[in-house]
Amino acid sequence: MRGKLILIEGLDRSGKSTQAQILSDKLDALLIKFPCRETKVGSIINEYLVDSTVKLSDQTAHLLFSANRWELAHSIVDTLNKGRFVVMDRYIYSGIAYSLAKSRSGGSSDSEMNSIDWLYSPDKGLPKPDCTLFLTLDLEELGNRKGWGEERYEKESFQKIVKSCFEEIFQLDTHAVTKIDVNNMDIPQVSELIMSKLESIGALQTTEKSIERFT
Ligand code: T5A
Repeated sequence: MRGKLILIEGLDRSGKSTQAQILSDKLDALLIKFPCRETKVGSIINEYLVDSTVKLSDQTAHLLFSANRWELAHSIVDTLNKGRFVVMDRYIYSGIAYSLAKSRSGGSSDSEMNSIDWLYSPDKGLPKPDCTLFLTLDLEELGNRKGWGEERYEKESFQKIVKSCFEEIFQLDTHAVTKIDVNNMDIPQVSELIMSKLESIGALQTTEKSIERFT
């Protein structure tokens, strides 16, 4: 029996990290946050995000985020196969949505950045989550959360485009994504809702099924 791979996606400051931490504590799961800034590739990504003077082509930045996921792919699979759950905070959907949003916002005119096929291709072969939750809330409420304005993509106008890009990607993907509306909900309420959703879809039990991959 293996553990399940549970992904929490959402916009900046939607509460992903808070909820991923609570969930991984409850399940005694391995918690992985992407970008994982502690790896070799992750340290370049960190520099790129925090320092607006760092120049990388948009394609390079996109491929680095994917490479960062590949850096941890084996340890994700090994952990699942040992029967432990893995909770991820962001994954390939963030990778596609933020890069696509660069193109949709006029920030990149390169055709690759407007092609979901191109953006998706470096992630093919990565382990596929058993369950994906997307935390969604109004941009107005999101704007009131603490800590805005410090990193590269943290502008309200950009987040609006990111949100529409996530919606576009989820419509194309046959992999079921469970949307969780967190408007007007405090942290414990969101956590309770997440647990009840996971219970209702049978995501809290180990499984005999082999790990699926993105194809
Ligand atoms: N990116 C990422 C890409 O471009 N490509 C990729 O492939 C990937 C993986 C950094 C950037 O990288 C981009 C996307 C990002 O712009 P990040 O490190 O995940 O990615 O950055 P953030 O999403 O900004 O991460 P945060 O940790 O800041 O946001 P979270 O995790 O959504 O929010 P969280 O839990 O830290 O909460 C933010 C604040 O809100 C409060 C918290 O206490 C905290 O103060 N809060 C609530 N307040 C009220 N009600 C609630 N229900 C609350 N829940 C949390």
